Amino acid sequence: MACVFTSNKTIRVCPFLNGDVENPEPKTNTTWIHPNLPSKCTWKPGKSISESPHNCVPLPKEPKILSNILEKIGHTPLVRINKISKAYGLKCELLAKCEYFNAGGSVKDRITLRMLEDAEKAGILKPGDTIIEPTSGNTGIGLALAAAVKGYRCIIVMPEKMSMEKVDILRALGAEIVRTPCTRFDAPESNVRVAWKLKNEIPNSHVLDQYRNASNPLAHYDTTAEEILEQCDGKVDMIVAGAGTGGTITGIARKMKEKCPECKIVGVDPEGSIVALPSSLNTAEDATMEVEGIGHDFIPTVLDRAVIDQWCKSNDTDSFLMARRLIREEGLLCGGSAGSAMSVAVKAAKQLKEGQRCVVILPDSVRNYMSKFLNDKWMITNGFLKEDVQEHYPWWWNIKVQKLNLLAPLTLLPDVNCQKAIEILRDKGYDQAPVVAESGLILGMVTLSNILSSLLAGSAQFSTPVIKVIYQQFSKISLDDTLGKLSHILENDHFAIVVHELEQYNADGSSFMKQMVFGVVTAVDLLSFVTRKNNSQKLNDGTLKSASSEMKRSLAECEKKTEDF
Ligand code: P1T
Repeated sequence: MACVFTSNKTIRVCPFLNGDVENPEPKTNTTWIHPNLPSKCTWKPGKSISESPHNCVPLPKEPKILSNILEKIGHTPLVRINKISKAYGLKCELLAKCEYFNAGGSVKDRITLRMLEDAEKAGILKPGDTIIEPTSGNTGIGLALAAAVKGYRCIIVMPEKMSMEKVDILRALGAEIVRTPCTRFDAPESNVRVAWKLKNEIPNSHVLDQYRNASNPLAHYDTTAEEILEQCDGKVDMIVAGAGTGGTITGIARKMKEKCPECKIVGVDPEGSIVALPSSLNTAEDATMEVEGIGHDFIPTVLDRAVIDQWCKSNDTDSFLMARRLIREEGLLCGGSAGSAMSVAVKAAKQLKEGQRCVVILPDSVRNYMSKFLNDKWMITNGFLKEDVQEHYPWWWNIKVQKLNLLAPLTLLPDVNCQKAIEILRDKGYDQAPVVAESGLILGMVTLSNILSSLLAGSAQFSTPVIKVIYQQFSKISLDDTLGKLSHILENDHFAIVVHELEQYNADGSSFMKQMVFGVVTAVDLLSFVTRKNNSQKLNDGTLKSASSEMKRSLAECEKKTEDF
C-alpha cells in the first residue's frame, strides 16, 4: 500500500483511502466503483515499517471518563470457552474475542470510526456532509452511531435479507434506510450499486466504501490484532474469523505475520459464498445463506487471501446451533456469524496441543437476531431445529401441504405495471401475488399494501412495473412439508408461497434445481382444511391442547372470519 503524507506529522493516508476518490480505476465506469477491483496495497510480510502505512495509530489507553461513546470502541474482552471446549475434547486453550462489547454492538464499529476519522483528517469529509454505505447492517449501525455523535447525515443501503432488528436500531440512530433486493453484487438494484447511485445524486455525499477502503483492514491491524497480542502476551497459535469484507481477518492476519508468524490464520466462509480458497471448496454456490455478515459473490478488494493459511466452509445449521450453545453454555450473547466461526474453530483447533491457544472472533450480538435464530419457531420453520417429537400435536400436524385444496396460483410477470396489478388483484379477490419471470423463476412477491405504500411514498407511480415494488422477504413451503410447519409460518406471516422443485437439464446434460410457484397459502386455507376434514372435532377441544396458544388463537380468529362470511 503506497502512502501519501498529508502532513509532516502522523497522518499517513493511503491513496486508496476512500471509495469516492476522484480518480477511479481506469476500468471503472463513472457511476459506481466495483468493490472487487485489484488492491493497490503494497504491504508484504517482512517489509520495513517505514515503507508501510501500517502501525500508524498506536493502541490508545482507555480513559476513565469517556468524552463520548465513540471512545468505547475497542478494548473488547477475551474470554475463555470452557464447556464447549471440553465437549469437543480440545487440548488447547479456546478463547473468544467478544466484539459485541463495542459501542454499536459489533466488530464493525472499529472500521467505521477509523474510516470516518481518516476521511476527516484527509479533508474529504466535512461538517454537514452525507455518508452513504452499502452494508449488511453492522457497518451501518457503526456509521449511524458515529454520525449521530458527530452530526453527519447517514444513509444506509441494506439488502432485504438482513434482520428487522438492525433496521430498528438504524432508525433509532436517525439513519435513513434503503432496502434492496438480494441480487448479484453487480446487478443495478444491488445495495452496492444503489449506494453509488445515491452518492451520484446527493451533493456533498461520500461512500466510505468498506469493500475498498484501506482503513478497514488497518483498523484491525492497529487495534484488534494488537489487543489480541497484548491479551495473550504475544502467544497465539491460531486465529479463526469469518470474512465479509475480509477487513477483520486481513488486518489481524497481517499483524500476526509480522509479530507472531507461527500463528495459523483460519478463514471462515459460508456455503453459498465464493470467497474460500481453493475455489473447489465453494461447491454449493446456489445455497442460500441465512447467517448475516459473512460470505459474498465477489472477492472484496480489502480481502488479502494471501495471508489466510486455511479456509473452512461453514453452514447455517451448525452456525445457529453453535451460537445458541455459546449463549446457553458460556453465557456469550453473540450473533450467528460468531456461531459460524466457533463451529469451524472447534474442529480446526483439534490440531493444537496442550499449552497452545486458539482465538475466535465473535463479531456481533444476538440483539440483531432476536426474531431470527433466537426464536424456536424461526429455527423450526427454516429447518435448523427439529420439532419436539415427544409433544402431542393436533391430528392435522403431520399431514402434507399437498393435501390442501389449493387453487392454481395467480402470478404476475415483472413488467406488469402497478395500475394493472391493482386491477387484476382486485378483480380476482387477491391481496397478493408472486411475481414470476417468463422462465418460471420466482422474483418476489407483490401485495396491495406494498403497492399502496410505494405509491404514497412517491417511490412508485401507477406506470411503474411491479418488479420495482416487489419484496423478497416471504416464506416458502414445499408440497412435502407438513401443515405443522405451515402453521408456524402463518403465526408470523400472512401467507407462504408453495413451491415445487423441478430438475431442469441444460443442453450439455448438466442439471440444476428450479423452484416453481405451485400456489399461495394463507391461514384461511389451513382453517378450511382443518374444519372441513374434522367437523366432529371442534377447535380448542382436547386435540389442540398442545398446539401453541398463538396458533390456537389465529385458527380461532380464522374460524370466526369464515363464520362471518
Ligand atoms: O467485514 P468483515 O471484517 O470480514 O467482518 C465480517 C462480519 C462477520 N460477522 C458479522 C455479523 C458482520 O456484520 C460482518 C461484516 N459486516 C459487514 C460487512 C457489514 O456491512 O455490516
